[in-house]
Amino acid sequence: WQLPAPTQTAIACDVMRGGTSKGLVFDRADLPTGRAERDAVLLAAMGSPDEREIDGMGGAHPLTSKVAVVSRSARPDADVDYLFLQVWPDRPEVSDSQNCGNMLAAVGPFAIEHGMVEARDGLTPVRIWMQNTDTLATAHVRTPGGAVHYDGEAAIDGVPGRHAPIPLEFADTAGSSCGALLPTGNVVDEIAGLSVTCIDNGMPVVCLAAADFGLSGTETPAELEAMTDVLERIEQVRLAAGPLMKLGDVTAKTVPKMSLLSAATAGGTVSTRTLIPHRVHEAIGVLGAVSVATACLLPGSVAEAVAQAPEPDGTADGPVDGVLDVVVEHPTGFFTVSLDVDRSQNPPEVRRSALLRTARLLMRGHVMVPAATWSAG
Ligand code: NQM
Repeated sequence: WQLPAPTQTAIACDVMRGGTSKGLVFDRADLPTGRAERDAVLLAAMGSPDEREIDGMGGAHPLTSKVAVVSRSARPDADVDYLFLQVWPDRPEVSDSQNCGNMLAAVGPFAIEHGMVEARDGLTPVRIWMQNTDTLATAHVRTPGGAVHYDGEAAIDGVPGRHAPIPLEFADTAGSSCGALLPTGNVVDEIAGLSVTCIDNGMPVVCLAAADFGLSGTETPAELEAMTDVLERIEQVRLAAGPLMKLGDVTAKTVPKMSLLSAATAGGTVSTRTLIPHRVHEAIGVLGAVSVATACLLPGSVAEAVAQAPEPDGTADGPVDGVLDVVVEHPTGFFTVSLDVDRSQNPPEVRRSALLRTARLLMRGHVMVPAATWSAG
């Protein structure tokens, strides 16, 4: 096979599903170093701006218009660096203003398959420095015989079938983007006439009571997306919350996420419908779920008011410490977040969180961009 056409530039990349998201994964060395050039390449690769992203690889939805850039890390505590980039489908913008715990699930397998991390025989831990938030994650990738295995028995809601489990662990995620777990300094704020809880335990999220919008909280994403009045009101709260959460003007940012909370209906801790921020998530983001789960444990929060909070299961090391499984319900099932919490602190301190994702390499090759975008050389 011969690379065609001097009119196009071929850039090596993998197409991967990470958790409930999908996107292109690049070795940083294969992309332009300048930001403007890099963003132009990614827009062209995805086919943005265009609602259908018809002239590129993007999937016409924020959850399938994602990019992960991976490289060896110079940090002693990390194996690889991971930069997440959200490509807006319908406007010419590439944003690094948020992290993505779903695409993170693809990073460990990619790093091993691209020789950035040496595989062990069995399970390979990959320490990942998440550059968007300057925080560390560890992914455990199944590697029997030193090769990445994608097949397995783990099911995650929002993805058909079963795959190899990729446990992800996070530490020190409080204030990842906003500087503090409670960026406004309050457990509850009044914004645009509503009581909300603004929280950042890995992802900035505004927790809202679905009932305050006259919603049951069991609406489907499509039903919610048709409620333009509700969406406008939520956006009004988001724009006001941004500066209060130390995120500045969030008009063109994908944070904070807006999570409508209600009582669990299927035996979980809390039920969610999450705007990311203008489409309704089919499930919930990984770090978004960690933030919502944490909010459920904060006395007096909007989340705690509707949550059926779990009790410590006794697997940790003291009467006030416990590993808690918080089960976050979402439109396509459940997302279980395990939190190692020190409840003697005020607010309670989440020392570590852990959860399960799966990922799969879907295609390996070269994405073609018009040579006028970048000539690679
Ligand atoms: O919160 C969607 C996703 C995400 C982000 C979003 C995510 C996270 O589901 O860590 O994973 O909230 O924009 O991929």
